[in-house]
Amino acid sequence: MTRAGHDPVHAVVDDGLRRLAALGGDLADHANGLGAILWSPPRVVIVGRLKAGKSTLVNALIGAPVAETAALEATKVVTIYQDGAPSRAEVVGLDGVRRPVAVSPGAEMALPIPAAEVGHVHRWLPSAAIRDVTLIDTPGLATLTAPNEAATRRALIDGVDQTRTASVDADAAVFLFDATPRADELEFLRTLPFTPLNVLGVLSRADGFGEGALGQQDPLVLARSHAAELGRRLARTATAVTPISGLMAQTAYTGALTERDAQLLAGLAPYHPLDLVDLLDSDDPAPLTPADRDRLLDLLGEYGILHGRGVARSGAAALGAWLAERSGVEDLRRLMHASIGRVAVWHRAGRILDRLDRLAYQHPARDQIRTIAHQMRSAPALRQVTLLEDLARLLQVDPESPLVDEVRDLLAGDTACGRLGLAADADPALIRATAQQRLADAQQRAAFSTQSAAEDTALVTVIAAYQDMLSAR
Ligand SMILES: Nc1nc2c(ncn2[C@@H]2O[C@H](COP(=O)(O)OP(=O)(O)O)[C@@H](O)[C@H]2O)c(=O)[nH]1
Ligand SMILES: [Mg+2]
Repeated sequence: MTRAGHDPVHAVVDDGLRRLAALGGDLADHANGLGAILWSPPRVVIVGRLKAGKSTLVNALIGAPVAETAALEATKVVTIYQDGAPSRAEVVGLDGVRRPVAVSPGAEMALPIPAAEVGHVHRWLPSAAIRDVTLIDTPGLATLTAPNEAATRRALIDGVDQTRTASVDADAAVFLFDATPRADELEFLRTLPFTPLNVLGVLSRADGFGEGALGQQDPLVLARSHAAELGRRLARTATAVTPISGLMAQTAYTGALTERDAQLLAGLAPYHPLDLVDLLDSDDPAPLTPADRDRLLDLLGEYGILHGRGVARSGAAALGAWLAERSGVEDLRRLMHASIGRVAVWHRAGRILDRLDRLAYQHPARDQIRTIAHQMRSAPALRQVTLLEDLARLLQVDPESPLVDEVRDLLAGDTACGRLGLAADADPALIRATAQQRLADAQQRAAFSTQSAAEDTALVTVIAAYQDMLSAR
């Protein structure tokens, strides 16, 4: 994810906000507020059922054990993790009031108000891993825990007036599930203001997939092929599905492993797998003490113990590197930055334009504000931003429209070839002819067909997108 000033989307929005500020009065403050959104990293929210492994994954991505996986109160609230110093936290109430709370390493954070009255917790900590993307942990979705679900919904769905203070303004989502997502989870995702392009699916707890550590097939290998299959099946929900063992990643990246752990594990190398599993289950797990056994299970899980014994002979660093490599977290990081990351930047720009529209609605300088917003939207650099808004609207009201695929293709490609669905080395004449043909089709549909309002709006942007291509060459 880039925060670079040279990014054309940022440049256009920044320029518009400068013109807004130049109108003077309270508009300078509004411009500053919107500029703060523009220049802060995109926000990626982690959603999924209770116990899906969300907080474990957040710890792994941050590289520090900050997200609670055990303390009950803290697992009930939405928490924003943002790079910043000093390390601190504020509890933001549903009433919008921010209350600083003490954070100390290892200690459970005490909430100053009941969890049900918390909008979210905002946690800053210095971490390069979250410099370019802010992570949001959620309590999860589960019919068993209605208050958790309510908290998650409240924070993610930018409602009106009173509930807006509770919104965390997410730009993309990582959706965690094990095995297969359930209908209610997919339904929830559809209520978020996202498109499949800003949702990444994660098959979690991959180390226990299928028959688990002792199964005939390696669960991580099985999980990889299952994730690929799910990626195809969930194409209308997520941009891709990638498998991960959050537990292995957390242990690898939070510096939890000691040389002693590696030695204890290496000592288990001679055991037959079945005997080893019996030993892990037993009241007297000699040569391990019960406490050491519990520690190894907490750090590594059954899979890590069974398959990490050999590499543990080379020490804790080697074991950590093996865990990191097997966990799948690097693939996830890559997808988060490259794939949903670029869409998150567009989503963020769209949110700023949306706020500008709302501001124009209430402000005496409405005409000038509208002009600025219109000029921003018309800039070719912001075409993807408008296309993304069009796609979101189509998916909400008209998901079967043929424009869904067309808009999605236009968003997916980085070049004209990609956007037109042509091979990367397509002949320039073919590119031009294809763009011309699509433009003519779109113009004809706009002029003659009867269609929904969402389609009408999308067609205007689609036509402009083809015109951009034709005038760029
Ligand atoms: N074996 C295994 N256990 C995991 C994995 N991820 C999380 N867990 C365990 O599952 C439990 C719930 O994890 P947590 O991250 O708190 O889930 P959340 O409710 O979605 O935040 C914890 O005991 C974790 O140690 C994983 O990848 N593999
Ligand atoms: Mg959690």
